[in-house]
Amino acid sequence: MNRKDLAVYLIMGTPNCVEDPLVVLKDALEAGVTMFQLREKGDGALKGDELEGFARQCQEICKSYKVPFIINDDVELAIKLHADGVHVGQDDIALTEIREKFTGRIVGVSVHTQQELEGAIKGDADYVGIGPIYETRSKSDAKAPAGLTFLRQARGLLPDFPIVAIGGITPENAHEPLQAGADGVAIISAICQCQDRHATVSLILSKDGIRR
Ligand code: TZP
Ligand code: MG
Repeated sequence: MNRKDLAVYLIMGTPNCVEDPLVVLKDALEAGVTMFQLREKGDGALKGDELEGFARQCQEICKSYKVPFIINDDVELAIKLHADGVHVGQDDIALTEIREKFTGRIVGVSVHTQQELEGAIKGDADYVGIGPIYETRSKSDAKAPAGLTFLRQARGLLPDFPIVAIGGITPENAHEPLQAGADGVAIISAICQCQDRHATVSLILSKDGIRR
C-alpha cells in the first residue's frame, strides 16, 4: 500500500448509516475517499449470507473507484472475498496468524501504546491506526480519548511508517492529527452522517499535511 491511501479513510457498516449504505459509500468514493473499511458492528449488524452479500456489493463499488477494500476483524470473510486487506484490533486474531494469509495484501492494526506499536511493526503490519484521538460515539467499547500525544510520539519514532488517526475526527479538527504526523484520517460518523458528503470529503482533502 501507499501512505497516500490513508488520506481519507472511510469506515462504515450498515448501523452507521441513516441513508442507504451503498449510496453513502458511492457518494463518499465519488467525493474522493481514498480507502474503505467495512466494519459491520453494533445493533442490527448484518451477519452470515446477508453480510457476505453486502460486503460483495461494497467491494464491487470500491473496485470501480480503484480504492482498497478492507474488512474489519472478519479474517475468514476477507480471505473468502479476496479483499484487499484486513484491519484488526489488539483483541482480535493475532497478527502473526494473519500476516502469512495476507501476503501482498494490506494488514492494518489498531495501537494505543508504544508496546502495541512495536508489536505491529514486528508483526509486519502495513499501517497502524491510532486513536480514539477525540471522543467518539461510533465505538461502544472505545477507550478514553487519547488526544495527540501518542500520535506525535509514534510519528517521532517512525518518520516513514503509514499512520492513520481515528476517533471523533471531523473537517473542523482534522488539521490537528495531520499536523501531529498522521498520514490521514479514518472517519465514520462525520462522513456517514453528514449533510453534504462531497463538501465534507473535499474539505478534509484540502487540509495541509494530507498525503496526495
Ligand atoms: N476505533 C477507534 S475510534 C473508532 C474506532 C473504530 C470509531 C470512529 O468513529 P467516528 O464516528 O469517526 O468517531
Ligand atoms: Mg476489532
